Amino acid sequence: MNPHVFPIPTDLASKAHVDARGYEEMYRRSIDDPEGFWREQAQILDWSRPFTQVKNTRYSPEDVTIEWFADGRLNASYNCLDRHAAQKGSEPAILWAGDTPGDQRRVTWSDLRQEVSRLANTLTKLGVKKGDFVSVYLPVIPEAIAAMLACARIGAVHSVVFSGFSAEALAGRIKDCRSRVLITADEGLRAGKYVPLKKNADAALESLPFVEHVLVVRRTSRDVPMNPERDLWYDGALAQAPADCPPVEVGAEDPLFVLYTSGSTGKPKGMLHTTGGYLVHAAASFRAMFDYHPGDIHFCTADVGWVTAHTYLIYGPLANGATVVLFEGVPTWPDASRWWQIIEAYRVNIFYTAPTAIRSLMREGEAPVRKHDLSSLRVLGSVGEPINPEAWLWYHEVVGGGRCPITDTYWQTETGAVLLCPLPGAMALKPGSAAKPFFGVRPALLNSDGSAVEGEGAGNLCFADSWPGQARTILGDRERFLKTYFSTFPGYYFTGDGARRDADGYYWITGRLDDVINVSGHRLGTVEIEAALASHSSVAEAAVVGFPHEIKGQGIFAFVTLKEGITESDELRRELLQLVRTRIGPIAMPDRIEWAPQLPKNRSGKILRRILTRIAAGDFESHGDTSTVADLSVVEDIVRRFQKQN
Ligand code: 6R9
Repeated sequence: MNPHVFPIPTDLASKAHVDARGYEEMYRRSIDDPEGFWREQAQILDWSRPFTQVKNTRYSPEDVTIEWFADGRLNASYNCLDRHAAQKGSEPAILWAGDTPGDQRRVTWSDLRQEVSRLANTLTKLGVKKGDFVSVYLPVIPEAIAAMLACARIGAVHSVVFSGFSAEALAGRIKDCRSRVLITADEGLRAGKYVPLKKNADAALESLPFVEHVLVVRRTSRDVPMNPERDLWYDGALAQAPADCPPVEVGAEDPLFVLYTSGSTGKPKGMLHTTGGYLVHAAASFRAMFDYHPGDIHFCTADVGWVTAHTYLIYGPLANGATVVLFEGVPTWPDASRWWQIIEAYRVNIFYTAPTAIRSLMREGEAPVRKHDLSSLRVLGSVGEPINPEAWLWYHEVVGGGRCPITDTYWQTETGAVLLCPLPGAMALKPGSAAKPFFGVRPALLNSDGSAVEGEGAGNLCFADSWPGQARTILGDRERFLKTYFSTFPGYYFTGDGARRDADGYYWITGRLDDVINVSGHRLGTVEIEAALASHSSVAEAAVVGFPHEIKGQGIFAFVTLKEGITESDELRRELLQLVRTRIGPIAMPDRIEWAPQLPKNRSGKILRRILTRIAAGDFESHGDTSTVADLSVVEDIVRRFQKQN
């Protein structure tokens, strides 16, 4: 037996929704008869008006059309709440663990239904109507879930902005979708530190007079300024709102949410997701990829500001009636056993996290894990970036006790839900591989000339047909949507990632091929960071690249050219870091800033990031193909400066 392949656990397989034969059969059927397959899968939801059409999708260069279940009607909050509240109202929907150990809340299905209804009524009273956008800037607290479901209840479209983003980043995202209502909190609390959310929101709104109302959740209850004309306390408003709010029926192709993600050029892209297809894909894939069974407790560590939380902490699990653990804090505070303590306390069965966190916890050794009884765990998951085999093996052995399969799930904000992953009862595992396509998903590896790689080999990871959870457009910019995803390889959706397929048909993601870097599982556009650096009055220009980082996967390396007469200094370095922090947020702060008298460019003046990428990785010898470099001495100069320091 190949020591690098982990066989399917037989006891798990015997009870699993999908076993090995089942996968082969279902996958084939999903490709041969996608209409029939997805019609069946869609029964996981309650439709207020059943659909007659399943799929209307085309990726042809003249016509990109993505529609699923188009004439069906439903309500997402009904599917995630009412139908479960009716059956098990007093059981928990959310088990919340606060930043401070011991600070916890148990929210039942009935509680959540009531809170969502009151909030939905409050939003309606504030003038929010079907199709309106509502921005949400909240920490990881039950109110964040309530806010999303309350929007869905009245057909409004939520735009959750990660609470670690700065005022400026928040402002850009509110401006783009023009929401007139913002839901935020007085402050957040992370690792014992206060995060000034209301203060950031106030700063963001200075330039956005069209925002009429701000609902403020009391999280820390410390003093924050309130603007009586605009701001309302969330608790006060909800107390006055009726506890019943009938869900508004919407069309399957009506929008459910927008979520911003960094692209390879400037401005973040607002990926627009619709209701029916997204919820079918989220619910069906959640059930299959974690082999969810009723009664399972599911813990996804993602922040509500990312797509992972939208799909596999909120919509997918709640549509299945799963109880979710919601954790506000960080895994290493007050100590490195925080997650393991939560898993033990709540008897968590399914645990879903990112490789970067595993790597940082690995550093703390096995003791914090071994202190806790993790025998309730049955399935583990990984998401956000390729997981290195060392981290995989540690996760499998130390956290999963060698018995829990790890599902390495490959997908994107744009894809809405999973595209590649092993199903725990159906596939042997190879550490670092996202295994095989999910049902209905048709991966293709393409050479740069557009020809397909057959069998074993590597190429640009593309998909030949649509899947229900796919984003329908970039809000307000269909041209950019078509250009980014459908123009590089006509007839295909292009992910921006590279991948390899092995002899067993397993896929291995090799990383981004564009100017996007993946830092701790968060996507950041290098161009955005460069723009922030270049906005400093002393900076002539800047180039940002990723470099291998032990914990974060990729770190951020900035090469900065100063204006004539400006002296290099540590003080200036600090100013630049601060600038990135205020323009984007702490996650975008470079790990290293180095001064470069000039940046290597091609003859048309485009910065050659691939050369800088090699230098940043400590490779001073091979610069790759340098035939396009306008002035090679620029490269030699940077290398000389580096060798002196390193
Ligand atoms: C869900 C999410 C998407 C990008 C994607 C790829 C990387 C995600 C991965 C993975 C290797 C996995 N990525 N999952 N790479 N293995 N299992 O992370 O969405 O934030 O939009 O990032 O993340 O590069 O293109 P998002």
